[in-house]
Amino acid sequence: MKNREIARVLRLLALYLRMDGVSFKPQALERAADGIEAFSGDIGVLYGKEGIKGLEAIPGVGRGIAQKAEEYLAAGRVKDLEDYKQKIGMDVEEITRVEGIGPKMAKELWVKLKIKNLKELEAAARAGKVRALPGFGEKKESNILDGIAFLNRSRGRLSLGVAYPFAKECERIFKESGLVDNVVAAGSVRRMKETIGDVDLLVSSNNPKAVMEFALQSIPHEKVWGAGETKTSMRSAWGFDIDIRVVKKDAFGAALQYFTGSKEHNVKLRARAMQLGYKLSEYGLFRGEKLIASRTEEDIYRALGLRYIEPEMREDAGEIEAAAQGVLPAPIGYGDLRGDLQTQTDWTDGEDSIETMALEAKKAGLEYIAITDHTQDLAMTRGSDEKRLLRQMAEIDTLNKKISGFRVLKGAEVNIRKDGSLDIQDEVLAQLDVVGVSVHSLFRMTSKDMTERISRAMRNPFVDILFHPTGRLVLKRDAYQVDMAEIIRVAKETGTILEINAFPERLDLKDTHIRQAVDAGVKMAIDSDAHQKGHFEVLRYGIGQAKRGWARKQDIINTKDVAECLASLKKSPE
Ligand code: DGT
Ligand code: CA
Ligand code: CA
Ligand code: ZN
Repeated sequence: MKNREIARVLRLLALYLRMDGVSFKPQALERAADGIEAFSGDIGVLYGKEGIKGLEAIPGVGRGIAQKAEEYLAAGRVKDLEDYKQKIGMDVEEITRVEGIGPKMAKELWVKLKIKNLKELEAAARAGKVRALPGFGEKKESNILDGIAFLNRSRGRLSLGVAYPFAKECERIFKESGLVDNVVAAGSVRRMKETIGDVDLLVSSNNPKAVMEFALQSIPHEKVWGAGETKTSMRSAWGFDIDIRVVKKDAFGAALQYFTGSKEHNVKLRARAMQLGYKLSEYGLFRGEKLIASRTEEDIYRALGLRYIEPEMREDAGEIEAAAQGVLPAPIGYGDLRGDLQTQTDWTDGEDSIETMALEAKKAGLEYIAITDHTQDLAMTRGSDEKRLLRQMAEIDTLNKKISGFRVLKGAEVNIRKDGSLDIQDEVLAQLDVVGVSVHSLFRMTSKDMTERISRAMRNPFVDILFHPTGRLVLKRDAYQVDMAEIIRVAKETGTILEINAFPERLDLKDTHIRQAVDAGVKMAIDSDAHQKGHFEVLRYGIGQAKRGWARKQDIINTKDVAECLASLKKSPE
């Protein structure tokens, strides 16, 4: 599939155009890239069947961009992009990955300092050369160094939101081959870890040779690291490594248990097996030579005297001990959510109307959503002031009369100012069903100041939920300095709900914080933070993190029906 490659080419071209100060075109290219990435079919196949007209039917793709895609499909390159690469010798994709460096700054760095890559940028910043550029300064320079350090720490890993759809795509390709009994993406993908090193595909088949040949033909790849009879490793064309292993049907459970990991969980499980007089390996659980269990994971855990431990909980975080004592909680399930308490619409920086979002949520099986557009301090998103919020509430009332079997809740994502006050008056907050608050600016405060700032907002009796509580961006930006133990304590004291933001670039709260909140008896909500109708799918990543944090169904308020969910919010004063 060339979808992802083409989307990447279009985004890169947009980046160069932005460096060049071209307006409108970059947005169009990015919108088209989104459309192509969201497109479920194979763009090459589509083009083969329907030509350029077919490409134009993809949302966001007009004639001009369709021609670029056509050019790439035919020649493997796009001339405009190659021209830019000739002209600007900087790896702009890499440089703009540094948090806070956009195309304009990248251009300055290229023109004035001839910086070509991350290494040179780091050297220049360390030498104090970056601060002298117009619009940079000493603070920016030190932020750039932080950003580079962060990238270096996470090098080579990709976000779950990127890896997961491709892992599922691989599963589909194998399933449809007719060659395999079973196929599962194991490893960190199955554990729903927030970042993924590589994708581990486990296949069961009695014809490993045919499976391996099929893999080399059908999974688009750039390089083969090694191809054996039962194991193949490759660098996929999607930009990450895939390990494929074939095992016998009867040993699938044991192999799945082994290759799901985590390594630490496996080490502890093997130790337990040994204590009980067994030996556990990727081939099965044995007593001496005798096979005790290997067909399913359940068989293995059962034989070891443990209830089944879900993959998301296999991190050696006390799960084996808890299972042995019979106190391992049953985590929330992927079908348990009934509502979504954070969505944005075209009133601010979302793409779709309130009605479109509602209808799509309903189609996705939800019973209610809260519309939580940004508020006025976020001018760049056209955030609402009080008057506009009231108008939106009236529109929601009208819409609720029109749609049956679904409820749209009135909400807002209200901005927490530097001193912990909010950018919307209490009188208006009082009229909303759901008030979310969050920090969107001034991240660099001391932990003490940030903790006080957020606590003050949580103490507002109209505030229901703290959205993306730590502000971290996966693979991009660390959380701001904040005392999470204190935030969790204040949440408990004030009855404020903490959000598990499911958007894969946020996943905030993260797993360890979720576990702390559960232990403290603090309730949470899993929200999509959808900015378009296709985004309800991301809820699964939030549920995955909730499982990793041992959250049960009853810990998450939007597993309840709309009336009960609203009843679990703070009681506002009359
Ligand atoms: P990743 O790829 O870095 O996101 O993390 P994983 O967990 O997918 O790790 P990976 O791909 O190196 O290996 C997949 C699984 O295979 C891992 O979770 C457990 C198992 N495994 C790999 N190497 C070892 C090992 O040396 N000992 C044990 N017990 N298990 C291993
Ligand atoms: Ca892996
Ligand atoms: Ca691997
Ligand atoms: Zn936000």
